[in-house]
Amino acid sequence: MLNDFPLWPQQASTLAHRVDALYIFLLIITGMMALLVCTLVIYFAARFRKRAGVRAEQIEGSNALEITWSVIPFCIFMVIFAWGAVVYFSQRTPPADATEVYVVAKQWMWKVEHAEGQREINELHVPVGRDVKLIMTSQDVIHSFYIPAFRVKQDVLPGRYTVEWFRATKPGTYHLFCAEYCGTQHSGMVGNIVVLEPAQYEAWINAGPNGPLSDSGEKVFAELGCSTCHRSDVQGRGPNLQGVFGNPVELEDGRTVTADENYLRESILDPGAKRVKGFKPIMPTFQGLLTEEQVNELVAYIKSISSKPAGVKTTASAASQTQAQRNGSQVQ
Ligand code: HEC
Ligand SMILES: [Cu+2]
Repeated sequence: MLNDFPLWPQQASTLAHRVDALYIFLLIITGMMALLVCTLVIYFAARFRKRAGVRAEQIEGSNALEITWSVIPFCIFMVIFAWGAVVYFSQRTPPADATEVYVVAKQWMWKVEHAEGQREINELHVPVGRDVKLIMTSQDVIHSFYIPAFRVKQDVLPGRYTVEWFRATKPGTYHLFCAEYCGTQHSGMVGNIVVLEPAQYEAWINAGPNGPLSDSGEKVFAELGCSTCHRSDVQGRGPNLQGVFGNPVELEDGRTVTADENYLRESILDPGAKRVKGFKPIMPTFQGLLTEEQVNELVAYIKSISSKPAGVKTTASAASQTQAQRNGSQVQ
């Protein structure tokens, strides 16, 4: 029904109808309130108009009335809050086994790198019915990755990763917009999201000339000499990076952080920011020496050597064991 309503974008993701339902609820509540206020204004204007011999009477407060008009809106707002929070958290939390796609924004285009190796510009091919996680960064100013038909929008910032996810429900081509004013040709920073049937998608994703992103990352890792310090056979001058991703890392300053994509990124571009416990501050910064694409490749590579068998969740003890091994073998 909504799809025939021209003011509404298509609903093409699992999130779309949930966002719309909340939005329609807000429209109905605010519409009813507006109607109530208008009706009362007109009714009171007529009912209490100035008439000969009738004088207005001053009323001083009414507890019943004030409690009613406080409690009812409070309950309505709590419903909006709880409902909104549920939708928000599912929109913000990518499922663990989602297909990963790296997005680099720049004035004024979207560059896309699939984990499988396919690359594209201002287009994003995704399979229908599968969760897709976008790991996004900007090479210059703030942009925003907006797919109206999926009801997802996320700012894309320079210097860090932000994440967006969706599961497309209908094959087709949908608009992609930049939704954050980013300079003269901002309005031209548009593209297509192409949702394919699984078989078509498999054919498309395997047709590219490039190997997996993690393979490109492995090459960069060797070329830049990362592998001279980060070794996997013996413990080098830097920590063994196998098993680092997704696990807690103990830092020199006593904190423990989880090694997510942003942690890896920061470790490469600003090694001093979070120094791993037990290691000397000898890692040079690679800020300015790498393109955003190369950083993505390195991150994809480090993730690939950390990945656990699908479905196996790291328990806290297994994680700290990995950590202990990584630290323990460092003792010199
Ligand atoms: C001169 C030796 C050296 C080189 C070269 C080097 N690193 Fe490091 N790296 C270290 C040391 C030492 C640490 C631990 C101390 C710290 O966090 O700064 C580290 C930490 C890291 C961490 C955090 C690891 C963890 O266990 O939490 C990552 C990720 C990393 N390096 C990636 C890289 C990448 C990618 C390159 C190449 C672009 C690279 N390093 C080049 C020495 C090096
Ligand atoms: Cu933009």
